[in-house]
Amino acid sequence: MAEQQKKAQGLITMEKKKDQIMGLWFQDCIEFGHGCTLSIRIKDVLYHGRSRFQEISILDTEKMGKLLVIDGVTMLTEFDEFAYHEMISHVPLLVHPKPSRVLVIGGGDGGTVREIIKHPEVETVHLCEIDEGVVTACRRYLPSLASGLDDPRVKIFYGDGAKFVADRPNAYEIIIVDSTDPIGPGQVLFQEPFYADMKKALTEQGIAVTQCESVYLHRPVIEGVYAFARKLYPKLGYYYTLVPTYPSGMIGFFFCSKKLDPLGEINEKRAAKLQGLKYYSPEMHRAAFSLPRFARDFLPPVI
Ligand code: SPD
Repeated sequence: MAEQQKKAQGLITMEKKKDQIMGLWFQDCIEFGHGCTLSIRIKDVLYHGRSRFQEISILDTEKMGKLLVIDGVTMLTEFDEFAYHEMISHVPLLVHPKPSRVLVIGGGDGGTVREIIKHPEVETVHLCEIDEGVVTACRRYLPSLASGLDDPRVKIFYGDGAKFVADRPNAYEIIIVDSTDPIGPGQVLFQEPFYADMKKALTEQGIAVTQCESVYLHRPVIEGVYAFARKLYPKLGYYYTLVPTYPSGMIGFFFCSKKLDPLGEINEKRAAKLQGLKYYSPEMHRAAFSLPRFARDFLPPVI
């Protein structure tokens, strides 16, 4: 622990009470000018390394299982990752009538792929992750997520997701963007050229779902994406899921569709056959698109 902890200096802080060290805390480094952030008590640093692209850490927490951190930002905990990965995957996959080719951009931890391969209709999954270091660390320390990457339908590409998408016209029924935040290598995935290239990479009834932050904390980011995505995609919606270990306890996604309505036909028969779900249900799918009034001010209902 001591050696790894030294390397992770700055990522974790100590809580002191009456001059005694009471514990170690990881604090999500992003507070977005809101004057609040989230801390998670940890008991060990399992891995800490710097790849060509970013700083990757895997921490063991007191109560939330293992925690994956990239560049000081919480990516997932074992405690609630299911809420994120089930909703980013099953919502588009159960709207599309035949999702056979799926592309995941980012998602090197494997959680999204683990959910996608639950669908027998899926024939191939391409995962384009910029950083091999994330996959290697997660294979070793987060096998409950990464083991799906070994499924024979999955092929991993290491490279820039934006370039990858631009080179593959008409190739996928579903694209899922399981990205970091719009800082560092993830920035390009929140910009108009990338959304336009995704549209070209999708088949006629294709759907792209993109990680797009929290309505409480990131209104400017969400408004920015909405402004161009609404011009590109005939059906555009925004939905969210509840993830207590993310700042503000929630995170949302854009549903960018060339034809299919996110609340139109949800295939309930296929949904009932999915194994091991803890969050997704057709009821949660429908509810997730109902936004609070303050968010409706900048995100009108599905167009
Ligand atoms: N603010 C953090 C957003 C992280 C979203 N991506 C998480 C990756 C999990 N597969």
